[in-house]
Amino acid sequence: MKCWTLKTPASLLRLSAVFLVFVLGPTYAQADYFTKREDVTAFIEEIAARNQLDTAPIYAALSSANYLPRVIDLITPPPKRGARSWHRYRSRFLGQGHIEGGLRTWAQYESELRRAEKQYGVPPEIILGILGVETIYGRNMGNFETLSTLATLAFDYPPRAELFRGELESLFLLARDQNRHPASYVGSFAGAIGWPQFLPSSIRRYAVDFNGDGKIDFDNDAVDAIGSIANYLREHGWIAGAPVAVRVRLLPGTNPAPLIEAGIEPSLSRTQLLEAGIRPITHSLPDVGEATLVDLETTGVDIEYWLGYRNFYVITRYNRSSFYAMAVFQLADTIRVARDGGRTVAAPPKTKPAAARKASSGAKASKPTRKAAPRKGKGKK
Ligand SMILES: [Ca+2]
Repeated sequence: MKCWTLKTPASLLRLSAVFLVFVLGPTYAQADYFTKREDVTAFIEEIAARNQLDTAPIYAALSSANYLPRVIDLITPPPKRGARSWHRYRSRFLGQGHIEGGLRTWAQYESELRRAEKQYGVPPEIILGILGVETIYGRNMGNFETLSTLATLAFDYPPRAELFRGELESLFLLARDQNRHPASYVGSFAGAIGWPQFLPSSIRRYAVDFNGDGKIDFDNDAVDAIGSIANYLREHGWIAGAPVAVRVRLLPGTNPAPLIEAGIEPSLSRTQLLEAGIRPITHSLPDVGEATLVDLETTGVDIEYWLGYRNFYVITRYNRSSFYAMAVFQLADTIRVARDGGRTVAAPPKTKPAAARKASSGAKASKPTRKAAPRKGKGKK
């Protein structure tokens, strides 16, 4: 494997370390916390053999990685799961900041969004919906050093060890591919990186260099994120021009349980749904293929029911949660309606967006994201 070259001056690295400790709180900054362990050395030998890598740089990188207790705190589900609340979840992503940020990002990257739509069939508002929910358009990409985060999750979080060992392996391969040091990545507490919050395996598999500068840069480049999100959705089966979801109601006496138990993957025909008592809120049920019945619960109010079509399911491949997919869809729709209605928000001047990172990424409350994480309750997200 290539040597990782640190291009950052030493003083800056020291500053970064101070910054990380300041932001993340105390870590177990114990040299060789990981590499003195037999399970870790076995992992290193295994991934080196599988990928024809030298073990020495992997040992070196992991020997300076830190155990991050905060990562374990954040990823661990609360002992008693609170009641699910669609209204509370929705309110986190459908406020004015998300909507105006979407309009502004649309104005700033209009030609790139249109190019992505032409190439991949995914409309601008859906790409913006994902960018908005994931990172508020690059404002909130997370401050967790990804190597230490993934090592902590891979070796000290047994419930998801297999998933995160795979992502840690992918991080080493990504660093090799990009000629970056594996400790140079920063992102969410679940290991997701950059504007679109891809896990390392998803970057390797689905990321595209959409601005054609010869590299994939999710830290600074919204354009690479735009193309990569569109490519990710297309690769997972996005159908251009097809609907995502429609709201429905239940005739009195309808039992939705068997329909919901049919699962998140669309399998219910229009005839089946009509016979079971599902009715559109307005007009007629679209005849556009199979659907899934989505129930959005909020304590104290009536359950909201929607039909999710194939494209709704595709959004759940980004994060396996019906709440997530519905928030993306509704944010997208709200942005599109605002734009169609003539609301505009001026694009900022055409400068490279600064990677202003604030607290940890907001979209993933307790689940690792995309792309790989099984439904904890959700599927990726
Ligand atoms: Ca690029």
